[in-house]
Amino acid sequence: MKESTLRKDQQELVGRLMSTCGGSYPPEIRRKFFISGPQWAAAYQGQALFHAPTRTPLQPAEVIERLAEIGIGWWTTHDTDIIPTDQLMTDRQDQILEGIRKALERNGVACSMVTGETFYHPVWAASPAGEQPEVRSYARQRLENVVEIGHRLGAQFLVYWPGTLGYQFQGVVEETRMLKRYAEEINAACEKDLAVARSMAISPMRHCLEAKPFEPQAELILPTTDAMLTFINSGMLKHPEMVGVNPEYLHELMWGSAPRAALARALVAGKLWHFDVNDGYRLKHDVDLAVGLVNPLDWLNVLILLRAHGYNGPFNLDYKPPRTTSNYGVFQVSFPSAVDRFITLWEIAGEAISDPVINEATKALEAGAAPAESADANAIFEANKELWTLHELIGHRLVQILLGLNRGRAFSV
Ligand code: GLT
Ligand code: MN
Ligand code: MN
Repeated sequence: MKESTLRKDQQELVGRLMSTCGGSYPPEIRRKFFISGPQWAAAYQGQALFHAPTRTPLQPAEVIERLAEIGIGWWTTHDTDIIPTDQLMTDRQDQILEGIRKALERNGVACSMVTGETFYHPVWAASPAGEQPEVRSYARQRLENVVEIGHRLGAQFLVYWPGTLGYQFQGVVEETRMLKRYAEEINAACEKDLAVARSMAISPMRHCLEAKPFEPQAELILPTTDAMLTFINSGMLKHPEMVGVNPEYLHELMWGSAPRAALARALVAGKLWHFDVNDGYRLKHDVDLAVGLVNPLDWLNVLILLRAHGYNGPFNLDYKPPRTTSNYGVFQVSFPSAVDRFITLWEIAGEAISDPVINEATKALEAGAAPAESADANAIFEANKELWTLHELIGHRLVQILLGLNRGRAFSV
């Protein structure tokens, strides 16, 4: 069989099995959610340290068109995903941005977030907040330029992932100085944003810090969302009110934490502005699998928390379609299945929030059984002993709701 016929047959097989899976939502429903598709996720070719690429490159206009067809209404990008490094801050940048603006408009897609690449190019080998003033002044120009790109494309959010803010060798970097230098760069971006916003008579953007516990450096200076929150309140930022966080689900899981608890800490600080959604494993690498493929129960609980608190920021599909998925598969299987799993989990979260069993159990737990002012530990314990069984019952109920078992099940025996 000719290679092209074989490929066509295989694509038909994938397409047929995908529609047999069912459970997909029409593009109009998908568009109701603030779900964004990153340029870098769609265009990721499957390369890594030990891995050659398995997919061919994709241009931004094509990604935007495919996302629009699926019903993903927002698009996010790094500066260098769309503009080669040596064309940044030149006239060519303006032409490229104009082309992208038109592609977005043509497809009814909006750019929600722009982020700066301050980790890939060799100039960042010793970090964008390293010792050399010329590296830092270049980093500042790059961040200021990201602000310009963001306004130009109508984005409301900027993200900074300082992945090279750390070290391989302890003692080489003086951490407090590096933190100050990093703060100066964020300050420059905020000031630039204020100036541009003033001149255009529009609102400034939301600047969101994203943490990752390791990779590519052995040790990171700001490894967690908690560290970012501390940094925001360190007194080194001139405009802390403009700066929030962009937690990534897997990055919190990677260091062994409970992502939902990390999100709760950002929520109570009023700083949960943007959220990278994906999945993976504890204490391993940043595998960036698609949302809900590994930890659906944990994801259900994350979405219960966010729904209950009225989180209305973006859900950014920051994942990497696996190397085994083809260019065809990226838009036939990878993106639509990620979006649909997310929406289903969101719906199930709504079901859990209004579940009568969970609500009655929670109410009973919160009411307690002992007199409120009692100072008798034994009496309090005895009065609540039977009530606490509800913890396990609620856990059981959540799994039932996740698996649809609350609606009954046919038995095979
Ligand atoms: C990099 C990182 C992601 C960040 C991107 C934003 S870059 O891929 O691992 O989690 O969100 O810069
Ligand atoms: Mn991310
Ligand atoms: Mn990641």
